[in-house]
Amino acid sequence: MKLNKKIIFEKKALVNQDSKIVSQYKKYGIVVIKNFFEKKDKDILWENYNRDLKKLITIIADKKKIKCKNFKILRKQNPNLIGILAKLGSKPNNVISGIKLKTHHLIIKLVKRLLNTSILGTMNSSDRLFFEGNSNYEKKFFQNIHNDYDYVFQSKKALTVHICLKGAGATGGVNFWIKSHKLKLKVRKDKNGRPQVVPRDLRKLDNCEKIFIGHDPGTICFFDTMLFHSTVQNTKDSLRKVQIFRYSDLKHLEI
Ligand SMILES: O=C(O)CCC(=O)C(=O)O
Ligand SMILES: [Fe+2]
Repeated sequence: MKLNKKIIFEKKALVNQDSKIVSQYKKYGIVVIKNFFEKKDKDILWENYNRDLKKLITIIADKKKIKCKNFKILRKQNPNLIGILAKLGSKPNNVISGIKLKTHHLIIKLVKRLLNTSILGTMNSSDRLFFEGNSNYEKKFFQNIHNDYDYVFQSKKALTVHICLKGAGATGGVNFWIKSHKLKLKVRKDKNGRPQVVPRDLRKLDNCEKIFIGHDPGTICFFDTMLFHSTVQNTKDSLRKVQIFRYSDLKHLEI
């Protein structure tokens, strides 16, 4: 069976294939649920957060006396305005509707099962909101091959929830090295202070199948905090909007 058939599920699988989702996650280190948020569901937490992000860009543009309120033009002409917005949704999320989305009952229910924990936690500096365009300027915000544990710490029994937010037309996404959460690779900080696998250890990933998960609004990836992955940059003018939340099993705190 092809790899994407094994790790990519439709939303209905949450009901009728939940044990399969858990076993595939344990084996491969990642599961992807397509259309986790669908238009027809009109999910209130999903709608509210996407709406607030739109509102916020208007507020920020007004405060800075900039007429344009379009995400992609703002990114080109005034990248730090998008940065202000991204900061609001990161480390930790400061928007109430974002915090609510983080505790969405379907996300929490699945995360608890994937981590097999009775006491679920999160990391203080773990949320990340970004709006990725196609400029060179943005490369510094994204890492090459890394796992998230090496910069969010707290517990190796943890996972990342990667949510593609609303907005059409963006490309890019993430390459994942399947089963690489079981490898031990040496990591060093790059010139932007981000942990990256050292070149000599990269070949150890050759034994892992690589899968590209492209940007697709409403889709969520759940992946092991030890799983190696890297950003594939968006090539289009429309911004790739992503919210990342991380969760941990507090039974395994590193203290
Ligand atoms: O580019 C992405 O979607 C993933 C970013 C990422 O890996 C991270 O923030 O740790
Ligand atoms: Fe990451």
